[in-house]
Amino acid sequence: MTVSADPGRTHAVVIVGTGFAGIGMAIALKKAGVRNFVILEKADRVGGTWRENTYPGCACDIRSHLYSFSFEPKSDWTREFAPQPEILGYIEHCVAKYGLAPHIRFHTEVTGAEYDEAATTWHVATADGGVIKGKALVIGQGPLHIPNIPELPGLERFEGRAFHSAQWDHDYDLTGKKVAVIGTGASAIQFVPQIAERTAHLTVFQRTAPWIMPRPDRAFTEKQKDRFEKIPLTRVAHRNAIYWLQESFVLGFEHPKIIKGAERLAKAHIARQVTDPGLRAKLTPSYILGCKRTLVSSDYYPVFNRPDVTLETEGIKEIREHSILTKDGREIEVDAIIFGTGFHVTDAMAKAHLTGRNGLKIQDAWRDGVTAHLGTAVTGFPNLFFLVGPNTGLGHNSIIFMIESQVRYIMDCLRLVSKNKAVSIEVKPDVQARYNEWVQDRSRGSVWLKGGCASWYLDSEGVNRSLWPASTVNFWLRLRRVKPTDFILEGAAS
Ligand code: NA7
Repeated sequence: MTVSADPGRTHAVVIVGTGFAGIGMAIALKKAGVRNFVILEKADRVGGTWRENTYPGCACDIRSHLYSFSFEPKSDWTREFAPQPEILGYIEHCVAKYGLAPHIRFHTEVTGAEYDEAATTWHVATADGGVIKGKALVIGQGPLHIPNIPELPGLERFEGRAFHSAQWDHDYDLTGKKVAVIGTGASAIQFVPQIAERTAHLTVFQRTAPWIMPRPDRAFTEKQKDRFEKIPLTRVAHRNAIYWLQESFVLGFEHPKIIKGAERLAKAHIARQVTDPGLRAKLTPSYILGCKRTLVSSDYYPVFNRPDVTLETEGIKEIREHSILTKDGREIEVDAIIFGTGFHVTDAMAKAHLTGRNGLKIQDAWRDGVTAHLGTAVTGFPNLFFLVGPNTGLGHNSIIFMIESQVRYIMDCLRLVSKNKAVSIEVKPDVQARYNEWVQDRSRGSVWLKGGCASWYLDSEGVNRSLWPASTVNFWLRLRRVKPTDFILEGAAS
């Protein structure tokens, strides 16, 4: 059975996206006995980030036993840091196990949503011209899904192959080609070692050197997997150990001594893996560790010891038909350019076509900056919830922990509505404002603002709109139970 596209039907909940967020929300609804919900997915397959990113070497940089739902453990993760196909397989397993397939509408790209106040219903518009109605709308499309391709002068003239890491061209064989990689973020440091094996020459354009820690990856033995399966306590203990190790990194946000210690470890990592002192200097970051996302890799630095790999730190002046011209006038011949240049983040949220109560556009609600109460609810937008919304990103722990906290909170909000026989729930403006003041206050002294770097964590005004500025325990505690007094319950019995 497939959920009907009947335009007259009003779903209890419309979910956008089938990544960890959307799927996590759907499972919670299923467990609560809600059947009348639909999940809208622009692609033809579930998986979100883990469907989109298929570049060579793509893997999670949080250990698998933590980067998975707490209620759906997997004893047989093959490695500490699972590769992309295995994570995608895990999401597909969750969809099958919890019977979500009939609720998913593929090829359904959401273009906007408008709140019908009289009917207290969200009208969700889709790219094919359809409208899907829902009493509640949960947006789980995530902040990192619009590839950022820089507007380099002359790029349109380039006659070779050019693609973004999240749109990897698997039909293009890089073997024996002269390739340029632009960007040295989380994605690039994973695929650079993989493709360096094949290319005739690889030039890596680095604008800012990232901080990189060793990646303690290993394959789990059959014995270990067996033990995790037969003695669940060992698996739980392993997961908890990873959680608390990651959580301890939160101290680094505020304690310069801890940051300095971590920087020493990262510098020793460079020294161990790179032989040439000039190269070491170029690869050593000039900002304070933690200001941008700290990366993990044990096979990235050694690539630069190869004679057929060049680290280019001079900026790009222009792109020509078959080459890249550097700012100091050198011309580098290339057959292909791969953009490891990340995603449009805060922009993507601010550009959403969402219209709430009284025709309020989300852009107007966010005139003074992107914010949502606990990253989840926005004043003026009743019955609308974000997953991985503003200020829920993490530099130090698993985003799935945050998603699970948010899902529990949203379920609590929905229960509050039904318990009070209300028609809508909306966060009070003063509650949202007070919360945002706290977020910004907490962020003020942090390394993200003071660390001497430019990052996607901050908006164009230099304000933190992406990261959660405290421990994940703090987040969990705040979202553990909904405070009814934080919300306006329209039509409530009392
Ligand atoms: P990131 O981490 O945002 O990295 C993007 C990289 O691209 C980074 O090195 C940027 O340099 C570089 N970049 C971006 N724009 C340009 C231009 N115009 N010119 C040169 N270099 C540029 O994206 P990823 O895809 O690697 O990772 C995304 C997330 O996935 C990551 O944060 C994790 O959460 C997992 P910069 O540092 O800005 O100088």
